[in-house]
Amino acid sequence: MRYIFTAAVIAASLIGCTSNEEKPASTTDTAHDAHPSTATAAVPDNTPLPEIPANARVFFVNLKDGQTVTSPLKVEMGVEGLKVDSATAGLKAGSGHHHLLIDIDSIPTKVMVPATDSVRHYHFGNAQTSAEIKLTPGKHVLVLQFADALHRSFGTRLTSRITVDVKQ
Ligand SMILES: [Cu+2]
Repeated sequence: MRYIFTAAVIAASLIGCTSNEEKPASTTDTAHDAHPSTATAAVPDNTPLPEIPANARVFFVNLKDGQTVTSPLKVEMGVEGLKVDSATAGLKAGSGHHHLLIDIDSIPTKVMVPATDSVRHYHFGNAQTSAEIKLTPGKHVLVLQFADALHRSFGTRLTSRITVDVKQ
């Protein structure tokens, strides 16, 4: 259980994007675009995902599929055609933040990346582009998942998936 506790502590320090208790959005606001409010919790669920350029992608900068690594592992997260913003920056076209999923599948489009399971879901809501994670020895699947300011996944379109082999 020590591993889980450690991972939870690390993840908690990385989250910084669960600030759903900020001031509510103005009720007189009728425009869904151009609304960089930090009050993301008040945006209706049917708000469309921000537009993403056709050539946009996310990728692991320093890791290749099948690579043998050691733990703790430094993970550098790259984007092309996207802007990495903090979650508090609000919904903007071509913008969002990274998530790292450990040994699970990518998150379906528009579904929120869970914030409760910090062992397998890392949020980088402060616009981080690198992280150090601890992994147990053996093979692990790492999924880079881009999501909007509301932590809603862009789906497999903005995903990169690799397997790493963590040696003892
Ligand atoms: Cu997030």
